[in-house]
Order: sequence, then C-alpha cells, then structure tokens
Amino acid sequence: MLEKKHIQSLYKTLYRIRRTEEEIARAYPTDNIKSPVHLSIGQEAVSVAVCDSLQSEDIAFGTYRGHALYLAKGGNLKEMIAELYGKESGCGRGKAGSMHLIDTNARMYGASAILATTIPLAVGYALALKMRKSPQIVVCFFGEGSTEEGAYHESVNFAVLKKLPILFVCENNEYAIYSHISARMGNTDVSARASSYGMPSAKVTDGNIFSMHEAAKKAISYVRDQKQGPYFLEVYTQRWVDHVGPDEDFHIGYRSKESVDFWKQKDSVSHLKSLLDEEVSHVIEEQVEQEIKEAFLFAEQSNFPKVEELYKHVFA
Ligand SMILES: Cc1ncc(C[n+]2csc(CCOP(=O)(O)OP(=O)(O)O)c2C)c(N)n1
Repeated sequence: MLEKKHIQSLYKTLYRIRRTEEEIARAYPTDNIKSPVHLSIGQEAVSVAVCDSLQSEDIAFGTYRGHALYLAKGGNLKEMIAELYGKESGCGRGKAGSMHLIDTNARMYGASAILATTIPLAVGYALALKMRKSPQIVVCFFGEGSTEEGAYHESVNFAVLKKLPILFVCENNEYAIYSHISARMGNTDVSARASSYGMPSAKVTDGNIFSMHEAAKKAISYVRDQKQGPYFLEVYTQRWVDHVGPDEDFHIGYRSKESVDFWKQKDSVSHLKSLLDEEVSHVIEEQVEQEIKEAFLFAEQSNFPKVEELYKHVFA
C-alpha cells in the first residue's frame, strides 16, 4: 500500500483528469470546442499509474485518446483546453486539436490520429536516447487496435533487436471503435504476442490502480536499470462513453450497459477518494475545480490564430 501523501497526489491527478473531461463533455455541444474529442473517462488510471512511476525527464508518446496521458505527464491544462477551442494559445497553436496534443516542457512529445504512427517515432526517440547514453526512457501508449498495424510489429521488433529503453503500454479496452477484439484477432493475448518478439511482458486485468502502479514500477525499473531493452505492459480497462464524442453509446448495440457497469464498479476515482479523509479530498477537489474553471476561461478569452499563421510551423 502506498503512503497517504502518495495516494493524495494520485487522487489529485486522477480527479483533475476526470473532471476536465467531464467539463469537455459539458462544453462540447456549445460548439466552442472545434475538434472531435476521444474521451478517456474510465481509462484514466492507466496513464496516472504509469506516469506517476516515471521521472519528469522521461519521454511520452500517445494517441488521439490522449487527454489523460497529456495531463498525467504534466502537460499544461490551460493550453490543452485552448487547443480544443482552436485558439493560438493552445499547445499546438490552435492547429492540432484534441488528437495531436504535445507539450515539450512536460516531455509529452506527441500524439496522432492515425493508429500506430507514434510507435515508430517513440522507438526512434529511444534509439536516440541509447546513442546519447541518456538515463531517460520512453513510454509509448496505444490501444490494442494499434497492435494490428504493421508499423507496430516492425517497431517492437526493432526495439527488441536494438535493446532500446522503451516501455510499451497497451490500454486494452476490448474495442476498436465498435469491433470487439475477438472479431479482430486470432490470438487475443496481446502481451503474449508481444513477448514472442523477445521482450518481457505483464498484464494487469483487475482495473485496480495499485496493481497498475506496481506493474508500472516493475516495468520501468526493468527498462531503466537493467538496460536489457523494451518491456510490454498490457492493462485491461474500459471507456465509459462513445469511441468519439461525449455521449453514452448503448443504443448502438455493440456492447451492453452491464459490461460497462462492471468496470464502473472498479472506478479508481471513487476508490482513491474512499481512502482519503473527507476534508483532504474536499480541499483537493476545490483546487482542481478552480483550476479547470480558469483553464476554460483562458481558452474562451484567447484569440483564434491569424490567417498569416496558417503555413507557419508546418512542414508542407
Ligand atoms: C491506420 C488507421 N486505420 C484506421 C483508423 C480508424 N480508427 C480510428 S480509431 C480506431 C480504433 C482504434 O482502437 P484502439 O487502438 O483499440 O484504441 P481506442 O480507440 O480503443 O482507444 C480506428 C480503427 C485510423 N485512425 N488509423
């Protein structure tokens, strides 16, 4: 069991992500948010547990479902909301939207809308770190759907071959949009398949943030200290709302309300809150609510980029 102070800090990070995404969901229908949003609600504990075990100089790469990772890695909240609003003060200067979050100060080096495309970038970064003999490591987040892409297989093979300092984190929420994993993979054991490339793997299936934290610590220490190459961590989880957008999706019929309720009972936000004194959680919640209010105000009051900015900071 972690110390009280540590649990408080995990709770603050988790609560901050949950409430930020709930506010995004609330604001979405006003059309102030100019980008599609893929919410992590229900999945936040994975990013929180892993990032809590990293050092601040470690590098993260993620996907379009990236709000939780960006915030857990220390990304700037105001700039994230401004980015969703398409404003020039956003972390991508209003040109990137929710799916391409980046904050180089926090060593959150990017996310992409196209499946598996950040995996080779992350592996390339890990190669650079190794060549520079840096103590940093890379952590690369993706959904189990990305493990169906060729780029994933080429990248993990190369990372193992070159013994690169990278932790692969697969958030297995069972669905790629509305297709269940069993309709997509002959062998649904994603981490066993990853291990077959020649790296150790672990699987956390119970949805418990402390199990995730323990597994992440072990994985990170393997990558950093043993210098024997990559490690693959698969974490079972479930998103509570639609693949994209802020609403529930049970009317579509691809999954049942009961299957999501099963995961809601494991909710890490209420779990951690139940371990804290009420006054302590109350103070944390008030601080976070104030910060979120200020972030939305910052986004609303910021300007849209000028037309002259259109071709700046782009390759072509
Ligand atoms: C190369 C590619 N193919 C298809 C898509 C369309 N697409 C967007 S999200 C998605 C599902 C991905 O599922 P998963 O990787 O498990 O992540 P999750 O959305 O569950 O977080 C698909 C097929 C895409 N963005 N990129």
